[in-house]
Amino acid sequence: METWYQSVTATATSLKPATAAAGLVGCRAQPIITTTLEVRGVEELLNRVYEEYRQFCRENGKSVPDLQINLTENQLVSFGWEPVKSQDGNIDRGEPGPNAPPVQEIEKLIDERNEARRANNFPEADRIRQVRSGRRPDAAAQTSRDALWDPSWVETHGERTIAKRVAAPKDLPLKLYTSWFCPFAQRAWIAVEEKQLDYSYVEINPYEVDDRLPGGYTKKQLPLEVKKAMYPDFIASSPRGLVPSVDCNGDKVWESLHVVQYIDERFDHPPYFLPRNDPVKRAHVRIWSDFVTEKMQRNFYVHLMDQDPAAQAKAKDVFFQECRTFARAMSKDGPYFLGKEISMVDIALFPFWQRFLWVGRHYRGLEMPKDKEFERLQRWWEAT
Ligand SMILES: N[C@@H](CCC(=O)N[C@@H](CS)C(=O)NCC(=O)O)C(=O)O
Repeated sequence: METWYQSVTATATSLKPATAAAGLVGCRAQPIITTTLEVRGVEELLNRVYEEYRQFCRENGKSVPDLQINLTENQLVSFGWEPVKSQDGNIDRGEPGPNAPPVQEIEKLIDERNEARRANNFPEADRIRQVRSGRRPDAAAQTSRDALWDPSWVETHGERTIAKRVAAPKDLPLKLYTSWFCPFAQRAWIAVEEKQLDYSYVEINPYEVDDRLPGGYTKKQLPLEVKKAMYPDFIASSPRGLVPSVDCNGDKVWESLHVVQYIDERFDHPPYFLPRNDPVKRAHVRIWSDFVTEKMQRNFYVHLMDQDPAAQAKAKDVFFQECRTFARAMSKDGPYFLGKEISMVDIALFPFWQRFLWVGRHYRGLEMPKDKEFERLQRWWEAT
């Protein structure tokens, strides 16, 4: 059976289908977007690491440090929460998009939005923000209709998928709550697309919005109560307020890998993400999917974040070792983890491997080794 990735490869050979599937930018000739989008995902993960550490300090009576992400190479992404300034010192809001309202109208909408926020009317505030940015109120960020979309960017299969799903009726029995930039959410997204399901795509921004930043993205966590006011249906299906989650006819499931498994079982037709009639294989698929998150992904982010060069180098070695361990567990012939068919392990890794390659190269000059384990991984990447 032709997978989603294969169909993308057939229609757009210059694209990296898994990337497109992940909703990022599949064309390698577009490093700016790639970096911007991926960095947002990285930033998200780092914030979580920081929050875990703060929690650890609080629980162990240590003073809680003021941890800040400090990667500022790319001016499209402002990590210190500072607005991007133009050369004359004014806040640079960027070129308005093709559908954006005139400047006075924008100012008026900002006032209205602030008013709505003061009145705790978050859905209305969000709606005004999207009108202001020239985006259809129900559209996900980062499509070519987005006010912040740069004309040099190339819209890929991922964006087209968003557009198609957003245009679908809102009341389909299956709803996917997702954020286009989130690698965990991309796992769930790949799963529903791979199964070729009809679903409503519900874009959620689980973070505070700062109008001074491109797209308003901050990655500052919103209190659960605020999220509940803004997105009651989403919180009903994801009690911790994290994307992704799904609601299928009232069945609510959250946590990316659990969502993938639920989709696989609930829609019991090929492609199967967990092999049928083989409990050991199924167990192994779960083990190696967890390995991607717990070992490969974690060590990569330590490598990326640690500011001490020695610690950084050590984390890189550990990351490479974990990749090799993973590669040795892959089927010999492949190309996928289990062989000819994709499984949850592949879905777990796609969005993260892309970040390993591109974010790693951009910020750490990371080059993957050329030994036989990495050759196997490269073969897998090319097939996806
Ligand atoms: N373990 C979760 C992680 C999901 C996650 O961290 N999602 C992020 C976006 S990438 C989120 O919703 N963050 C909102 C918040 O932290 O408040 C999963 O696998 O689904």
